[in-house]
Amino acid sequence: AAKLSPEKLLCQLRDRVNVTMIQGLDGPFDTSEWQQYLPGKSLNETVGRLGRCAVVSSAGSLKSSHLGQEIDSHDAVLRFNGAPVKGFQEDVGQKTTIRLVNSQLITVEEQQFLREALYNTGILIVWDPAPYHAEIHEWYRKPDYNFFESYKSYRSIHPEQPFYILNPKMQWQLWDILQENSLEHIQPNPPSSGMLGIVIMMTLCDEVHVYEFLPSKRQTDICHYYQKFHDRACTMGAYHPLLFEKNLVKHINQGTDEDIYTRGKVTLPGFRNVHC
Ligand code: NCC
Repeated sequence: AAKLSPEKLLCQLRDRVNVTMIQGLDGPFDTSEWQQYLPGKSLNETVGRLGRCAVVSSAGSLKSSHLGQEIDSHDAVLRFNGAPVKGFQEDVGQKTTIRLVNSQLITVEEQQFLREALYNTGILIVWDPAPYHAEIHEWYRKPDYNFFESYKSYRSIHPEQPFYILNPKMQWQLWDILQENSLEHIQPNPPSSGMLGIVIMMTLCDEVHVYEFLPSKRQTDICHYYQKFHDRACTMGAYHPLLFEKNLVKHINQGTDEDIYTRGKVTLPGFRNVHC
């Protein structure tokens, strides 16, 4: 597998990764019951056209970064799972425009998910690891975590908050590109929430700044900026092909190495600014 140039790689991502949310027309969601739960507006209509966007990883290296102001200066900010802002504004900012959560979180920790105020800000998107290139019907019958009831409960409690289900096709379209551009064989597990979030923002924004996905000089074995838990696998990957994701993002970075080293910052173009 020969590595593509950064330009060609961006074109592959733009043209082959189809970022869509489940809509009421998609079988098996085309029932009257699901129409009550799925948002009426598309994600594009809900967010509008975004200029500068920030993606904030949950890495421990955000600690003492003082990046909060810089992150909040963006038009939109994407965060992951249970990553808090309260008490961490100085390092991670306080704006949350989109929160991408995995299906495990909203299923296994359903009670917290339904109760905690952290989730009530911004737009929610949930994703679930689907079988490799499975049709939506097949995935619906055997999701990795059966999060559908939790999704419905949340929608009933917060009907005004936009909450989308990521179309699972995207994760394997992205995985194929990761595999094609790696010399090693990658375990067939879907990309991390971080990598999915980066590509979601590239479809919505003119420019995307990603913070501490590629670790800065503050790199640490502390998994999250909001917990004391140590595990090197958080940064390097165990289940998710994190190392390959990070190599790919490094390859298409349009910012400087200095930005990575001091701020853990990567600059990527939005797909509407990628010309193939
Ligand atoms: O840890 P997690 O990820 O929520 O982190 C979000 C994204 O930030 C990037 N990251 C995180 C830590 C770190 N040291 N370096 C990083 O680069 C990654 O891109 C990561 O995706 C997930 O991807 O959804 C994940 O979720 C957690 C966990 O399910 C949630 O936090 C909810 O509690 C997973 N951990 C476990 O299952 C124990 C993690 O493997 C992946």
